[in-house]
Amino acid sequence: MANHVSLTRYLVEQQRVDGSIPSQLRLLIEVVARACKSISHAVNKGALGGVLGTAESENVQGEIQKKLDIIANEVLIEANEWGGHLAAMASEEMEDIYVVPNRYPQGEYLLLFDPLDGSSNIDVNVSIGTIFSVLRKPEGAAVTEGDFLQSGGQQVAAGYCVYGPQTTLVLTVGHGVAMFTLDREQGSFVLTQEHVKVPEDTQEFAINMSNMRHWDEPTRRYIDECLQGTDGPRGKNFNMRWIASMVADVHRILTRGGVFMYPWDKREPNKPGKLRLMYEANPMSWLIEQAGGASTNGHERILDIAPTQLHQRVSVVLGSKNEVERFQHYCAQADKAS
Ligand code: P6P
Repeated sequence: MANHVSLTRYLVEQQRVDGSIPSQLRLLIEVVARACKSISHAVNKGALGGVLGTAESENVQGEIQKKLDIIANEVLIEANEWGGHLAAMASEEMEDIYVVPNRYPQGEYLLLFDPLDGSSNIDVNVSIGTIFSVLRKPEGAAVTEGDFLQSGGQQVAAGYCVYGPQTTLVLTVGHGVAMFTLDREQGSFVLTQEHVKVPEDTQEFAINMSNMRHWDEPTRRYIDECLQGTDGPRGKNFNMRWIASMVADVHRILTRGGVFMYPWDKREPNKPGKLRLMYEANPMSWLIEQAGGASTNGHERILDIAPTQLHQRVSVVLGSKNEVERFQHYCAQADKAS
């Protein structure tokens, strides 16, 4: 591209415009981007790199870890621990927080990540990704897990890197959403879209339909009406996509609109949902809101939820604003009727 803008130049120019990216935060974002380049390289090797298959271990969620889950987690820890920009990290793959070792200076930020989301897709060559969220470390002495328990509205940066036909980094620091595509010849992320906007209406929904018999009434009503198409109350036909990789589904929605749903269901009634609040729902919800969309757990804005546990789960419906608001309305009606 003639006058391509690198990630570094974009961040420097954003800092000049609105001071929203202090140098330590810019360093953090660039280090995460470099780590994502390394993860992309490992993912792209596939069978040739001996990185497919399971690692014969479980993560904190009780899920069998893939070799690449562990590799991606280690890449992010090693890339970020020495830079002096972080006090600690939290990961879907680690039960406890990782405090930056004393041999390195501690910084003012906290980094949370799902190092490789959608890893069930790794062995079948379907898009996967890294999701990250940045919070400020509260004032005080030693960093604790409690310092991470901030609502999504407190994030100072959030994004993901999708490892698909292209490797694309998607980022917000609170002034809209920008997308950067990895130029493998240069080895750098190049700005390919900014001021990303999610259309307020859509004719495409994303949900795992095999769970239909377990859904509650608002979810069943919303999907039934979509399936009725032009014959039903929506008066238009809907298409369905489900990649089983949140990063890929959210990327499609940021690119062309849609609604993504992983709602509460009756399989495990005590679990609010499958997805994790701190390092999946919060960063994705901020990106979607920054692009003009909406994100809810059915009853409140995801970004308003006050976390109580580092790995807590949440019900998620996000994407095109008018669809998310319609779902919220159905939830409110169901609450009134109960
Ligand atoms: P299911 C991947 O494991 C993940 O956490 C999300 O990326 C994805 O949207 C969801 O779970 C898929 O869940 O139950 O359809 O396999």
